[in-house]
Amino acid sequence: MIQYLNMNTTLTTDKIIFFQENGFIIQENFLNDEELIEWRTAVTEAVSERNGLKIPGQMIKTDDDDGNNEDPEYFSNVFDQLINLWQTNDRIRKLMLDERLGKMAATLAGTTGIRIWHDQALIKRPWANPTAWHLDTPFWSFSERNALSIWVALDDATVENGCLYFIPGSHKKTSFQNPGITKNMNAVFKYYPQFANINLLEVLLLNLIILKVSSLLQYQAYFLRVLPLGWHPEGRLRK
Ligand SMILES: O=C(O)CCC(=O)C(=O)O
Repeated sequence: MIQYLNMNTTLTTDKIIFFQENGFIIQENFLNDEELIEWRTAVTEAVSERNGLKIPGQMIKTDDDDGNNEDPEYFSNVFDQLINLWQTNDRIRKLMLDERLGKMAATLAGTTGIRIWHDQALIKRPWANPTAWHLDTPFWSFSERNALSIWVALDDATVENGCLYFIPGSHKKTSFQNPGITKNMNAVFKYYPQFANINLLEVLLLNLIILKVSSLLQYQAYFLRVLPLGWHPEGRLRK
């Protein structure tokens, strides 16, 4: 059985301060080569066992309308989302319940403990639609300013295949309102007009996060972000 010796979960004070100020941090080389193979194999196995079923116990398939988004046809080609793989696959369960991940997330959230709302595999298919501006927490059934998301890159996330662009400091100014992820790229600014006049060129040039495979990105659930492109013949995989 693989020993998870590397999993780089150490946080320096500088990183914690950076997270509080900017709403995200990146841990490069979070996984070593052996761990990356284990994560990829486990996710691929867990996804294939699901046979397209998005959530355990529900009959919704990844291409179906999940009731969260106004335009299911468009949304079904943004990404494939398979939720709570820990409930259907023991290898994923072991990865998700690793206490070092929990400790790292709790340290960033400034709490003594943390609960997982859900785990998910997100697959950007070849030539997928862009992901419009959004924030995460309104998709969940609780509202908590310290909530955060973790992205483990199982492929590189590049400009072409859909890396993430963000509005710095937005996690301090947003609320629970969200229009969903629609074809209308700027729908979120109806709720957050203070950001509607952002200099998009500046965002695109300066505030992008290109992730190398096996790195980890943690970001605030109230952080406004967009993944404008998915235009790549191979797509990408993340956990
Ligand atoms: O992986 C994706 O493209 C979806 C990403 C997303 O919605 C997010 O991380 O905010």
